Amino acid sequence: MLHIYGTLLSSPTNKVRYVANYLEIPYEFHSMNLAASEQHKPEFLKINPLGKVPAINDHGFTLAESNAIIRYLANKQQSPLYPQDLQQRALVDQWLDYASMHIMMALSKIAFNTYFYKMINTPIDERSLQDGHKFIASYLPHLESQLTSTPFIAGKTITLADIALLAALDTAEVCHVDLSSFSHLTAWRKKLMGEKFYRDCHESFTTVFKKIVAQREAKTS
Ligand SMILES: N[C@@H](CCC(=O)N[C@@H](CS)C(=O)NCC(=O)O)C(=O)O
Repeated sequence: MLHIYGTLLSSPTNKVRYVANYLEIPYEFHSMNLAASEQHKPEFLKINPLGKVPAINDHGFTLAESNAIIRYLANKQQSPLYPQDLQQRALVDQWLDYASMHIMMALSKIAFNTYFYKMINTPIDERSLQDGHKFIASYLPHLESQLTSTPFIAGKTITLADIALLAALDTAEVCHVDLSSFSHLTAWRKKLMGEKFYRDCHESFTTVFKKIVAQREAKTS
């Protein structure tokens, strides 16, 4: 059995859950309480010595880093989500990096300064918050432009890059980033959010996020 360690509020964790669902790999999900530092406890460090989620244990093989995990799972299933063709695969890698290094990074700056820093009593960094908004505004048009010319982000068919991007964009609403002026991006996202691999996790990330954050705020007030 595949074991996935993570938290429902983590976009990298949800990326791994979406891919495992898409590939129809049965798994057990282990919810980690990051606020209680469970990721630094010795039993978890045996799975991921880097002390971060997501991580997996696949029949004794342990692995961290969400992009490495989803590549591993797709390779294991020999899935077209990660194409064999050299150039197709390189394009998927390009968008995987773009989704992590730019989209997820920009939205993380906003999410941390709007929600997470408060939970761990860390001061808000206004500059980082502004950077997050500035960066995401400059990156979104590139996604729209690509999705105007191809139905999926790396070409004609769905790949790991679409699922990674979908997970990266999950926090858009809670970060008050309006995607509605990007019609191709919005239609692409709506279609993928309606698919079983997403619905098997949640109806919408926003609803789960708001519920968990409200519960945590109620506990600390
Ligand atoms: N590049 C990593 C990011 C992992 C990461 O930053 N995970 C966060 C949760 S989203 C975490 O474990 N934070 C807890 C900590 O750093 O102590 C990936 O894609 O898996």
